[in-house]
Amino acid sequence: MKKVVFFSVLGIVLAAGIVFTLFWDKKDEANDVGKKQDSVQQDAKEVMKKSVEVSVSNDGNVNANHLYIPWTINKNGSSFFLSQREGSVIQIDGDFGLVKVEDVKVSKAIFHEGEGGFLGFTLAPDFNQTKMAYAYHTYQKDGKPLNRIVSLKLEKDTWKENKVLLEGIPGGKSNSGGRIKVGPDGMLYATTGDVGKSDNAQNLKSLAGKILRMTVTGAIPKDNPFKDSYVYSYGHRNPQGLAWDNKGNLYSSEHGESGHDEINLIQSGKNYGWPVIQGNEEAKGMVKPIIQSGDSTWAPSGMAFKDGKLYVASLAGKKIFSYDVTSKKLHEFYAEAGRLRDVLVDNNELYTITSNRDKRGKATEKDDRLIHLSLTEEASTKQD
Ligand SMILES: [Ca+2]
Repeated sequence: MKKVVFFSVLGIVLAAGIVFTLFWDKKDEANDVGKKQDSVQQDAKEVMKKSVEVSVSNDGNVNANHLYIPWTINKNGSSFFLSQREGSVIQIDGDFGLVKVEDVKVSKAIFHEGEGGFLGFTLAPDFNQTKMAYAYHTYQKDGKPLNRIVSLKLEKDTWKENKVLLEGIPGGKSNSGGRIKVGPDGMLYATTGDVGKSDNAQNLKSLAGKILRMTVTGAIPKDNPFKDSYVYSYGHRNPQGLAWDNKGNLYSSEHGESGHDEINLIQSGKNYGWPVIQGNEEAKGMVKPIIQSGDSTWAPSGMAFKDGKLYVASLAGKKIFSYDVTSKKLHEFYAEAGRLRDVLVDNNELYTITSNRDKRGKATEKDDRLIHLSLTEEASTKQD
């Protein structure tokens, strides 16, 4: 079945990456990163001793092992670009299985702690010409975590900061949001979490607990719903997924407080309720989700849309579920690899990434993994 198996020797490059990160932290104000960061670094070293292992099947489908807390899957032609939360991009050539580990050099050090780090990463629609991408990452200011959105340009094997689009998005150990994507309208959308302070979500002056919309150079679009504001929608707790259907409707996945995870249809200027309402509760001027998890927990993250269905990666739920937006049927699609952070659909192929090394999962020797699944051969027939 497997045509090629590559073992890429990357230890030296990765070790250099760790040294660089430590140096960068020292140079900035991140001296109090402390023991937690040491343990994260230690785990990174353990994984990085093993090379990224890639297999390419006869029909060109790609699987990879020994990734380290990947967050976003991008695909351009046959090449994959996977962001890793500690601050790197793994590029995999899908024709030959060759692997490159690309450093990320930003002017404010990536702060990888709690749920923060190098999170959303999306290639520019004109990447082939510009070599540009957009990213959402955590950094520190005066010892406090914040998030920022930057554009990056790939030069040789390094993603270099090109422009800071937005800084000072509230950060924290949890509920950091972090998904970033370019919409069909050419605007850049980013999800931000309430960072554990639920009042942020209803405060239109706070950038936390929102879906933000900006131009790809960081300007506020003239048709944003609130004057001089990046806020596109509000009342969110911890949205982590964005996907558009063929008609341009935007959907977002969101973590509830305890259960009550949501999928929302996002419209300009609307209030999605947190912390006033959650799940199926109702209040005037607030929009209910199109579906919510009730008392069970999905912890939904990355999403993709294909043929009338949303495919949603879920962390605590340890599965990909599909939701048919017309028939409103929920279906468990795949549940065999632990915590899942993102999903990408490419024609009839679906790719997902595990997040079993984020300290909340049970990592196997192979973790973290890029996993290929076929949409035409149902991966699971179990009904929810
Ligand atoms: Ca809500």
